[in-house]
Amino acid sequence: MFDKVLIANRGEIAMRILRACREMGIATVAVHSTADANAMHVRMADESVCIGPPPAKDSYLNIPSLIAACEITGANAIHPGYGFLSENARFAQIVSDHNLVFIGPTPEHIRLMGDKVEAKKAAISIGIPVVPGSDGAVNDADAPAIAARIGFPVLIKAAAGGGGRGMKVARTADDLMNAISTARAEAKAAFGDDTVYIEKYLEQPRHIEIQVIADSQGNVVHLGERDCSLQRRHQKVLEEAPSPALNADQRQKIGKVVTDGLKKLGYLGVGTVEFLFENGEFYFIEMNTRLQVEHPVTEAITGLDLVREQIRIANGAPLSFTQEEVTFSGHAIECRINAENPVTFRPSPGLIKDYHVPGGLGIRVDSAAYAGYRIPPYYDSMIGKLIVHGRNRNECLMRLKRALDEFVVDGVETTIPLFQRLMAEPDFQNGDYHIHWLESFLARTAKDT
Ligand code: MV4
Repeated sequence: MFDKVLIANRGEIAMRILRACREMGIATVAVHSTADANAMHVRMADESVCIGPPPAKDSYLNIPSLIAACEITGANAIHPGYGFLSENARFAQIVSDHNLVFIGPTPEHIRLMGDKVEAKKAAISIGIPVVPGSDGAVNDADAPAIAARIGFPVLIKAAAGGGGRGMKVARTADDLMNAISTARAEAKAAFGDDTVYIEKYLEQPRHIEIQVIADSQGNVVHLGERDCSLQRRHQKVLEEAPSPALNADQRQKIGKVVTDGLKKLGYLGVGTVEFLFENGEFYFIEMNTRLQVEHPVTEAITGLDLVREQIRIANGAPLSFTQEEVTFSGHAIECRINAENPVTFRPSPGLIKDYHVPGGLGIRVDSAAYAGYRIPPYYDSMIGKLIVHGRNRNECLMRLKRALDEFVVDGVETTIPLFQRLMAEPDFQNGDYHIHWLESFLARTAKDT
C-alpha cells in the first residue's frame, strides 16, 4: 500500500480523504494556499506544504507546485478530490509521468468523458441509452434538417460544456439558428471551442446518477443511484438515495446496463453516469470521472467507504465486495451547507463565531469548519454537508428536520434556513420534484422571505 498520499484539495473533501488515509495507516500530506494556512485540513494532516497565493490558479491548480510537494515529502500518490484538477487528463498524465499514482481513472477515460460529444458516442457504443439527437457535432448548414428530424423543442449543447454553459433551447424552427449562434458564442467564450450538438429537449426530467466503481481486475460494480434533481443554476443543493422515482427493478436494470457498458470500456476507479429520467426512461447526459460531493449518500445506504476503495483500487487491489454483496439499506439525504444568504444566494464569507454540529443516530457532518474559522472569499461557498440516514424516507426526513434545527453556524449566513423551508413543502415531502422544481419554488416563495 502507499506509504504517503498527497491530497490536492481543501475543505471538507480534504478532511474526508485524510480520514480514509488515517484509517488505512497511510501518512498524509496536505497542501494549501496562503489563505488556507489555518485551515482544518492543514492541521489534521501529518505534513503540509504551502503551494502558492490565494487564487486557485496559482495554488490548488498549480501542477508544478503539486509535483514538487510530492518530491519534497516523498508522497507516492495524489488524491485530487473533486473540482480543481480532479478531471484534468493532462494532470493525471503528468502525475504518472513522475512515477506517482493518480488516485482516479486513466487520463484517456478522463479525456474521453470531458468531451461531451465523444462521451455520448462512447455511451451509444457500449449500449447506454442516450437522448435522441444529432450524431455528434453539427454545422449550421445541416442543423435545420437535423432539428426537424429530432423534433422540436431541441436543445443546443456545447461539446466542451458541462455545468449548463453554452446550452440553448430552440422551441421552434424559427428559434433554431439564433439558439445555435448564442450557444456557439457562449461556448467559445467559456471553453474556447464553439462545437455544438443538438438533442431533443426534455421538459421536466429528474436528474438521476448511477454510482459505479471498477478495479484493475475488470470488476465493475454499481452502487445504485442518487437523485440530484434539486439544484439551482446547475449547482446541486440537496441529493438523496434511493431516488423517490425508482423501484428496485428499474435500479437493477439501469445498474446492469451501466456496469456492462463500463466493462467494455475498461473503466477503472469510481465514476458517476448521469442520466435524465422522464416517463420511466433513462437518457445518458454525461459521465463524471471523479469522486462526487454527494458520494456520502451512497455510503450511507451501502455502508461502503468509497474513498478507501478508491485508494485500494489505485494500488492495484481488487474491489472488497461483489455486486451480489452490495445491499441497500434505508434512505439518505445530503444538504449542502453553503456560506450564502439563503434567499439571494450571495456568498457570505467571514468569521464563524460559534459552531455546533448536530449528532445522534443517523447523522453525519462532513466539514472543515470550526468556531473561530474565517471562511476565505476565494473559493466556493460550501462549508459542509449534512448527511442523514434513516430506515426509510419518512424517518430520514424527520431526522433531517431535527438535525437542521440543531445546527448552529453563527457569524455568517448559511443555506440552513433554505432547507428548513424546503422540509415544509408537500412536493418535497412526497418526493415529487424535477430539475426545475427548486427554481420555481424559489421564485414562488421569494415574496414571503
Ligand atoms: C438536458 C436537459 C433537457 N434536455 N438535455 C444541464 C447541464 C448539463 N450537464 C445537462 N443539462 C441538461 N440537459 C436535454 N436533452 C436539461 C438539462 C438541465 C439540467 C440537467 C440536470 C440537472 C439540472 C439541470 C438544470 C437545467 C437543465
